Amino acid sequence: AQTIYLRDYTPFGWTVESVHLTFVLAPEATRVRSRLRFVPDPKAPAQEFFLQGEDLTPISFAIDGAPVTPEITPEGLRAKVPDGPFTFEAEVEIAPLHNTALEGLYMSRGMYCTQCEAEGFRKITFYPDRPDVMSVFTVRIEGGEPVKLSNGNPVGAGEGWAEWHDPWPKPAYLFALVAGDLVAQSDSFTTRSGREVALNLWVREGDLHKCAFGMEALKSSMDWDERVYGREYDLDVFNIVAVDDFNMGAMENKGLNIFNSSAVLASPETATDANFERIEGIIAHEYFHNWTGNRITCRDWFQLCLKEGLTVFRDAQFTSDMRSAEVKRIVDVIDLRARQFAEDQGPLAHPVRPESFQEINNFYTATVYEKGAEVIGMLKLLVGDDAYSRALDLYFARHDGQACTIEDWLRVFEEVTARDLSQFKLWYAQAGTPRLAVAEDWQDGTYTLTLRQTTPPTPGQPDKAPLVIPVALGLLSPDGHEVLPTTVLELTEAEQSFVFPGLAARPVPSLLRGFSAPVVLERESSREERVFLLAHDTDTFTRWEANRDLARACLLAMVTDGADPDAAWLDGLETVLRDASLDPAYRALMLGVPTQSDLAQALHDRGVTPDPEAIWAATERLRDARATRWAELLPQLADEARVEAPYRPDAAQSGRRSLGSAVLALTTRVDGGSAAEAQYDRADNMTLQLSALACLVQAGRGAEALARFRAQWQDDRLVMDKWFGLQIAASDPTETVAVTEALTRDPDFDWTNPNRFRAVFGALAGHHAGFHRADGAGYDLLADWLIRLDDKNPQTTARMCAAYQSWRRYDPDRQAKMRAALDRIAAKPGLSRDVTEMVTRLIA
Ligand code: HT7
Ligand code: ZN
Repeated sequence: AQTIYLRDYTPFGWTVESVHLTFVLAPEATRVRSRLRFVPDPKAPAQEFFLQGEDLTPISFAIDGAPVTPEITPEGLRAKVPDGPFTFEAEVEIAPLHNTALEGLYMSRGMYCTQCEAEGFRKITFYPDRPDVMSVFTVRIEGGEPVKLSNGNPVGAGEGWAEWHDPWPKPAYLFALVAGDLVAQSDSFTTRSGREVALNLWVREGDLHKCAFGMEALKSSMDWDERVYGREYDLDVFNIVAVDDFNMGAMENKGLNIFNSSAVLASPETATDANFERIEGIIAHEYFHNWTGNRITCRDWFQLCLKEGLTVFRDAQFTSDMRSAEVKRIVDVIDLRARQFAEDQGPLAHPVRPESFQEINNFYTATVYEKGAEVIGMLKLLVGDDAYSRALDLYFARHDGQACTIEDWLRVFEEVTARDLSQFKLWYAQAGTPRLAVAEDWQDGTYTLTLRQTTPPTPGQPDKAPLVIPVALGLLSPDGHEVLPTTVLELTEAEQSFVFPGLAARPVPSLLRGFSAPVVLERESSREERVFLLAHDTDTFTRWEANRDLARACLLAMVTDGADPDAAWLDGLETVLRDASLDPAYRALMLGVPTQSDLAQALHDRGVTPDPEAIWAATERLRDARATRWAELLPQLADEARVEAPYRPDAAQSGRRSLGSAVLALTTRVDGGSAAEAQYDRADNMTLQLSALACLVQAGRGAEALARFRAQWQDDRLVMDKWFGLQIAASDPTETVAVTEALTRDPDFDWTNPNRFRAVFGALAGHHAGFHRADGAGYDLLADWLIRLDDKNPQTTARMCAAYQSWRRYDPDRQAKMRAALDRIAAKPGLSRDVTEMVTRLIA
């Protein structure tokens, strides 16, 4: 397969003045006619005329009305074209019914839909399928489906046809078409300049009762983007469509967002609090792309973080404003460490702006998205809120309608602040998670903090330069008062000291407040100091972090030395849990323990080979100990967590329920499941029903409840995904593989549906001890199914290969078994480009 390099970027050679498309829909033989007006680009060097096109049956071609016969290759077409402007026409045939890759135009349960990012448009017609070619699209759809949608505004409709015009130039990856038997939940939004926008959420008839929350989230997002970023919506209509078969969460097509049904449909009975929060965040994310991605897009796919990092950053700001900023930050850091740090520490590590790829779909990663957002957070911290907002205003004003680069992005900050950001730019180029070692000195009232940064080697990058790292610091006096409020230190050297004179007593540092940079802090602080911070830190993040460090240290000692749970830590934690002035959601987070995968990495970092069974056993032992120790506290917390009011998925209620779920999980360890059974029986919402079911399954009392659950939800695909996933996630590690295998034989295991496949195999891969069973059965089962799925859906298969990314941290036996599974995948005849690239990187 061909490797594409950032350094090889060249412009296309023509601009596309207009695009006219006509679709005559038929499941096995859709005709696509295109009329494209090309004008030579005076700024670009002369090029051979090449349009991408894949899996298209050519029917006819013409240039300026005269039939032509271009050279057709598996990648596209080559033609001799006039020197000046010309009109290129093509007619091709495609078969959406047989498109199981879910890229291009495909069918999902009888409904036509598209997914064009990143390079799916070339599966619809011949086109310069690259983000820097932006054009104005007019689309005519013909067919028997009652609802026919495309981008932009509707400009005409009649019996069996509809026409759409999108006045905003856009790259082909933002093209969308939907046709089907759909109904809409409709509403409207008036923008601050008075434009009335019709809002529609299109779904199958039976899903109409699951639309209200999504619609409210959309209106909140539109309002927030006006208030906070001054960004207004720019079309007469905004359509969202829910689709059952979808490779990712959602897609920001201009004026026609397409959503995985799991990312938009929710009712209290069928969706959990976590589902509601995710939906709110994804709706906001896709909506915010209208400015950060659509109006200003990427020059090439190497710049993906330009739109994704910024839009994740914006959606996190939105969620922080809508809910609790403190809780959102902690949840995001947990997620960053679980997914992005893991990526950075393994063979798939790559920079936020990668320099090469074979298949761009493999780079929609936690690094590009989440680390990309962290980089923006650091930039904002360094320049300040006011400069950030002025830089953003300049970015929108200067680059509206353009396809941009990270250089364009950084330049607006440089101009607004007169700051040289060349060192900061390394965050985009250098892969790996920096490590910060901390040394302290205390003499004559002066406290000196010395920070030393190193970034470990990553594939293709053996040596790293020092980065600009904003380190937010607070200092506490020994009696628990803050003697230095949060101050941002700028670490720019490999090693640098910061001096704080005039202190009455040696202070306790509260370091990396708010997780001010995506780094690993290496500081061997004492247990006493951590317990002190758990009790006194004024920063909610570092207070939570002290607890997490204590939990990790305790679990590591339990794994390696068979130690007992740390009583001093548990006493400190108990005080926090009893503090009713603290948000229940925050206390629920305090009850969390590091994941078993986290512990495996921590052991590996300390030169100890992780043993998944021992990690599992220690975690269980700690949970049992906490349950017994807090037997009298748990009912009190359960009372505090109870919600008497009618269900609302807001921060206040869902925070209480998350505390309630954590408490129920512990209670089940002492009451054998009685409280869970009672909760299951009276649950009137999915959050309570599902958390009770998980406890019952874990307690070995799940059979009856699982059968009742299935009977109740048999016809709801999204709820049945939960039924599949939960049984695996809550299984004993000795049974995980057998449970998974049995579920793959279930008549409802529709493995071609990405949500169902992920529900099952995502749960297997996420069950640390179950997946890493010593005999390798977990690795083999996943490999069998990845090999099978690759023929149908390479994109989802490739993403799930990441389950093996940490294979080198285990013992030689497990390594050999994972390597064998990867080799078996690699040897599959006709393996897709997507999976070939992933497996090659994994075993390199
Ligand atoms: N920009 C989108 C990324 C995307 C995608 C979405 C659905 C299916 C396939 C996809 N490939 C790339 C989603 C987003 O980040 O908003
Ligand atoms: Zn996005």
